Amino acid sequence: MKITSAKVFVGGPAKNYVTLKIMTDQDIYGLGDATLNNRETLPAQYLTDYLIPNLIGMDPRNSEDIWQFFFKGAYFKRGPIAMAAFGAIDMALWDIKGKLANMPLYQLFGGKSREGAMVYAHATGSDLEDLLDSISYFVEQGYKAVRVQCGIPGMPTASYGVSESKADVKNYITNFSGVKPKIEVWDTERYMRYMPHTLERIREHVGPDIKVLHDVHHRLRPREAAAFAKQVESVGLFWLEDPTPADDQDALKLLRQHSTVPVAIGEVFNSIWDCNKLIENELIDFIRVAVTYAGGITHVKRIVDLAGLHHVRTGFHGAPSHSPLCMAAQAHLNAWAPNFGIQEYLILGTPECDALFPSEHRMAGGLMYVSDAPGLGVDFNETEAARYSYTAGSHPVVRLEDGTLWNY
Ligand code: CS2
Ligand code: MG
Repeated sequence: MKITSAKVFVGGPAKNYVTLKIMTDQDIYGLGDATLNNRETLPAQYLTDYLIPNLIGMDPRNSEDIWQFFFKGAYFKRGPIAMAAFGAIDMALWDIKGKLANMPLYQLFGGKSREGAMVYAHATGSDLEDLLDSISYFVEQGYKAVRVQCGIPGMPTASYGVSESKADVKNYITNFSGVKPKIEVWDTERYMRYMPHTLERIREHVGPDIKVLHDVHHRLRPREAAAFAKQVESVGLFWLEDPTPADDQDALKLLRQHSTVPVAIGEVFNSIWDCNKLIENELIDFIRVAVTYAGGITHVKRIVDLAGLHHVRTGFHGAPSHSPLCMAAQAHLNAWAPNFGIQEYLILGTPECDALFPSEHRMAGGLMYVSDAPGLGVDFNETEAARYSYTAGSHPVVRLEDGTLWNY
């Protein structure tokens, strides 16, 4: 069996999805997601200029060797652009494998460990009142877990994950259009004063059974993160996400000495080498990698297995920046993984998105049910794709009030 051609599409409804389609000599094709949020043209270019010309003529069934060929063969290993491009190839090759076997991917991993996989919604409000409305909305929809992000009184601008208008509280989708980023201003002291007792109020509002998560989005210094984690201990958070910038992995030691709050990290990691020490030293409780950013199913499965040895559960990134192909790859891993924890799920299911990526993966009662179709179980409608083109975007840049640059 041989790969005969491959093409890359960039565009989509509200997001620039980067979609790879690999064709073979056997009337079977595979699909993969290479969307690197706000830098989408870069993995697309890497695929087109270097990787696809090498793929032609390869046997798509040898997905392991093809992964190693690109990873080791590049010499300059890792990095988000390369790993997103490899991720798309790897997803597409697993899609082909599943179609050849006539099995959904989770069967090739070892079958199902659960029927529905728990997801969390993103509740948001510019103030606590709006946030409580947003939480109630998702709980009424049947979600068992919500991540809560609240505007901070006196904070000069809204910060990560906080809606700017009431209209966003039911469907928060960030729009970072333009090459020039918008500037956000951050104030750690205000956040540290307001957020802990706000989390207490949220726990009182939802009761003991709803799982509550919170994303600090890399904003705190190690000592501040330790103090914050200690203060919110009684809230019983399901997880505290990215309390510190993930580059300094030792930072979490201090937090661990002062708090037992579960820590989730990894949405910016792109390889096992970014998280093996965090996992082996048991400094985290949830690993947040995404199948797209971390080199595809082959590589992420290795991370999941390593995590399992150290009681670390999965909590794959699922921001709307990933296409339904990445979410499908994660749905198959979630169905299988013995150490599954939770899946982030920020509403993707617009009619336009469903028309571009038809599938039978479905959500009900706060759980995600994986499709039984062979392979990834997602198709790609090229006629729909022709409607969209690329629009440049950038993540916000964060400064402190005196102008010092901070972490988004
Ligand atoms: C976030 C992301 O979903 C999350 O947990 O931290 O929304 C993140 O800000 C974006 O995906 C950045 O591309
Ligand atoms: Mg996050």
